[in-house]
Amino acid sequence: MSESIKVVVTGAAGQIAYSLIPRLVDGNTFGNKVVNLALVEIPQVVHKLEGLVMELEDSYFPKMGEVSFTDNFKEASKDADWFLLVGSIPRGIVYNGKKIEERSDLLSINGGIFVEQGKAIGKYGKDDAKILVVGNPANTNAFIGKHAGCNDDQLWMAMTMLDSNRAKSILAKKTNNSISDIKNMIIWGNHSPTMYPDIENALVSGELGSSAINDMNWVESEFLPTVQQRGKAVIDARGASSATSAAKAAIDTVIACETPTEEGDSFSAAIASDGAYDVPEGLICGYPLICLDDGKIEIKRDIALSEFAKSKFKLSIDELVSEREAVKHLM
Ligand code: NAX
Repeated sequence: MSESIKVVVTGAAGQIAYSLIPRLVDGNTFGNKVVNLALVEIPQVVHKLEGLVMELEDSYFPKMGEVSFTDNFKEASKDADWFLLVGSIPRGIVYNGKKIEERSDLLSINGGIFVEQGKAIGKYGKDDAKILVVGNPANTNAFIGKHAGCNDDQLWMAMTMLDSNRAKSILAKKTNNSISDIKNMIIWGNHSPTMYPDIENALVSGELGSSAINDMNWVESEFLPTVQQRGKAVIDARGASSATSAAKAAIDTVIACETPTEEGDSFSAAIASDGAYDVPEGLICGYPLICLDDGKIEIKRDIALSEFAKSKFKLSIDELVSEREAVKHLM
């Protein structure tokens, strides 16, 4: 019998999940493993998942195992290997009679959700579980969840892969390369408009981005704002936030965590700082990561940051510190 893996997905009736879930069971993401899915939604919409399960059954996925759906996160968490935490309350909706517009309200409401989810993951998830937070504010949600989980063997991450993929795409177009020729595209800091996509340390067909581009004016006036504001540009054009690209980025993160990283490359996700690159310990910060041959995920520590990069990175660290302040009542 093939090995199996259990994956929990929250926000399972949302638009990202609709692109994400089929890819989890299509036989590419987890190779030969049978994938058992536990899909989680809030009570008001959990019934919609019945339709999604019908579609999954109708899709002929030989690697799909058991599929369950629930509004009980604790129940879903039992013995799970992976948690893809996509669900969160978006800005602009009315929640408990109040329109959620301020980032501080958003942090507080979602923070409360992540306290509960973190506790359940720490207690019921596998000790070597990996958790990828997609729902915004992703870094601080992960910070809260990890703290509540109290299980240091589990790996909490916030997704910055979409930002990295966006940066690769722009750099590939600018240099007339294929996107697969762009490596080591690091996103430092927060998944927010303060993130710092590091073109200087990216590799363009093996050449450092700093020499392949050699135009800091373009970097500062075009590249950085385009990557940082890409989410908003998609919303303006599509009338809805990025979904299929976000789902692909979540899959890319899972695969990057399951496959040893090639020499010279790294992948992007935010994980808890241990003080690396002078980031205050504990903050969930975007770093260059590598997956070792034994499956361990580590921060790549030999990246040289220019003064320009350090000044940009600091803005994002400062923002993470202020978000931590805004949720300290949940700690
Ligand atoms: P949708 O509004 O389509 O779906 C979200 C789903 O989450 C809803 O069905 C909702 O009922 C559910 N949900 C809310 N609270 C929940 C809870 N406590 N437990 C389980 N389910 C819950 O949003 P979608 O477009 O799918 O986006 C999901 C999240 O991803 C948003 O927070 C969005 O901001 C964030 N994004 C993060 C990105 C990243 O790179 N980290 C990029 C894309 C996206 O903007």
